[in-house]
Amino acid sequence: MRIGITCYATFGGSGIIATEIGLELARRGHQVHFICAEVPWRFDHFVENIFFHEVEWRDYPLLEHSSYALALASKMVEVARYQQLDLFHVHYAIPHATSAHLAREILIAGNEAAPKLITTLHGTDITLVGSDHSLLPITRFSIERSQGVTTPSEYLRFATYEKLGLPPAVPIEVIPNFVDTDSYAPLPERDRRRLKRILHNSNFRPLKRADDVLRVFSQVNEKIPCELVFIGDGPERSRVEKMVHELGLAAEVRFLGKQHNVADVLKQGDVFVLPSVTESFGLAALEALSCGVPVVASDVGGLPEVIQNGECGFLTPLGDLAAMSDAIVRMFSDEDLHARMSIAARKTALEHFQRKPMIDRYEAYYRKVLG
Ligand code: GMT
Repeated sequence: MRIGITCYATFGGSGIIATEIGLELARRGHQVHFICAEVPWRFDHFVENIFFHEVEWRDYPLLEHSSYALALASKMVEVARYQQLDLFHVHYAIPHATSAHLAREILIAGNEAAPKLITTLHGTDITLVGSDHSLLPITRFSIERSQGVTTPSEYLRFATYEKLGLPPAVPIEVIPNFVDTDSYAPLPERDRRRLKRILHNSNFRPLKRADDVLRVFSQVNEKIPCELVFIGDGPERSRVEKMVHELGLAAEVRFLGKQHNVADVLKQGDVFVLPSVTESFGLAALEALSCGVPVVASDVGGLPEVIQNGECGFLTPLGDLAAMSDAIVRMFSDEDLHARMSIAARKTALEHFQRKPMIDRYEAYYRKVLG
């Protein structure tokens, strides 16, 4: 197959999943054309069958607000035409599904072959931005006009019908996110000399509640001295950094910023904390589980589909910081419980979220959509 993949080529989960799908499909002999604003960050080496087409848009004052979606549609037309694509697989509905639909219409109007369109929804493209009245009609329309639609969780599938008022006649396939369990693997042995370490990895947007991570850490640290490591960067980081200094915790809290090798950091942790307001899936949590690190997270969105409460971590009511810190203190003060949960965490990743079976499912779904 000749596949065009579009994603936000950032450190976010949707970019990671799109890139991993493309890399694996290329290894399987498909021709994969990434059509993105920038090269996805995992392309640090040469791979057969992978092509990259940069979306170029004009920096012109009158076009300030609209040009990416339109330039993307134009680039999609060009790539589909010259590379004879069978399929556009776009990640994140806005504006990627809209641009791809427009590209198809342009090709059809010119009596040219138009690639089929598969849209993978990831989260806030439905739960926050896409369901806002300013974008709802175009989001719903673009999803309805896709020949295939997938979500990484049952939760997001349900939310899409509910929040967008999508008719049940539009089928949505759930294909869970996955992790490379070879790279994201536990260390053979933990260094028992160091302090216990709490981890968090996010883009520091308000919905991640990074400040709550700090508050939870502070409560745990009062009972059991430990460390906190933040991975990632984003709008809330400087506020959280200020709080660290106000709480006098600068010696115990480290900010690593955006990391290319997240797995190496995760392996050195003992608990991963995710107090988000919502998560369609929580890829960051799955990456921690795969490294044998139990997760304490809010009981929201698709997180219960990834974390079995009481087995590979704990799910606590949204905003209940005392419940989160109690869960961590419980694990930190009971070595056997922590060891059991760590084994269960790794098992969850191996049994339910391996990369190969999920990409088999995407490949089969592509073939079904292509008929
Ligand atoms: O939806 C977003 O705001 C960003 C997006 C991303 O690119 O990381 O996150 C969503 O997609 C991830 C990959 O499928 C999921 O693991 C995240 O849970 C999801 N975020 C939210 O639903 C808030």
